[in-house]
Amino acid sequence: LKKSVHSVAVIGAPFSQGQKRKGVEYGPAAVREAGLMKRLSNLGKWLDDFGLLSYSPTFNIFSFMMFAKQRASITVFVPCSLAIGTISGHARHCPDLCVIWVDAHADINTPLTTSSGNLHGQPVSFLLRELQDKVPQLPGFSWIKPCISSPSIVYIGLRDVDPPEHFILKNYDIQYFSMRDIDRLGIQKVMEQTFDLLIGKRQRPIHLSFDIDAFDPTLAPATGTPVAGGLTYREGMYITEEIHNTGLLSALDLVEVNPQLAASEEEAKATASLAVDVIASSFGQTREGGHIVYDQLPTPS
Ligand code: B3U
Ligand code: MN
Repeated sequence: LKKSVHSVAVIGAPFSQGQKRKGVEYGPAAVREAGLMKRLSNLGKWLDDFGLLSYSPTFNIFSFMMFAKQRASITVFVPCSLAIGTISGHARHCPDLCVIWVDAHADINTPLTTSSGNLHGQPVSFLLRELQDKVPQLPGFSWIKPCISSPSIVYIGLRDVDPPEHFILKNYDIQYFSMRDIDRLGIQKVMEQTFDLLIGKRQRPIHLSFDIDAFDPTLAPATGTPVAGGLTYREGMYITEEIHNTGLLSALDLVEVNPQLAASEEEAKATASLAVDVIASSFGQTREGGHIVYDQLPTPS
């Protein structure tokens, strides 16, 4: 039995600010309870478990990422506003990174365009270099340095985009594959074109931000802002398998699992277990079973 030696640092970030609904802070524990660590170690991963972060200054996940990055690829599960921290930290170590953002939402409102006032609808606006003259300086946010340019991000799964967000996507030439595009092209073409856009010319580390609400709410009901008409299980698995196959996945944020919003314990469990499948598939689990390599079959004596 051969196992590939590759380490994964796992960081749980129980944090619920940035949006009004409480309960996402229980997401990391729920995903762990659904068997995350066992699944990753079954894949032969060397695990670096950082447990659950406790924090007072809200965004210190940033420095934590920088520390953890020296060792391994990373799985973080947080509400998506924390992508500001994780992508900033990741970019410090890998300035050349690109971002695949799988989400029902574009999360690209600026503090001046948001109608909800929720930070979880805004993280990408803080990160994009081209948008900085539209983003006001906010107290406590001065550490954020825009670190990605618009050709370095591709969205997959969009289906709830506010009018100002649509304006930004179009006017800053940001590439996306909405659910309509997935209907039109099929998920295989979508992934092919995503990689052409991001890594077609040169290899670069991938930061995958995967919001569980990208899936259809029938599959992932326990989340803050479910939107009908999302990814199927198979489309989700195909996305993550293909990302794994590039060999370039460098960090993964799995966000917005909120067990408290489930109507039943089954719903909470189904959502957490879907999150585990996404993470395991991103780190090499295959549907063909080839992730564990046998040298030979036992021979009868
Ligand atoms: N675009 C809306 C809704 C939203 C964005 N992200 C989530 N919901 N999770 C907003 O609040 O900006
Ligand atoms: Mn979302």
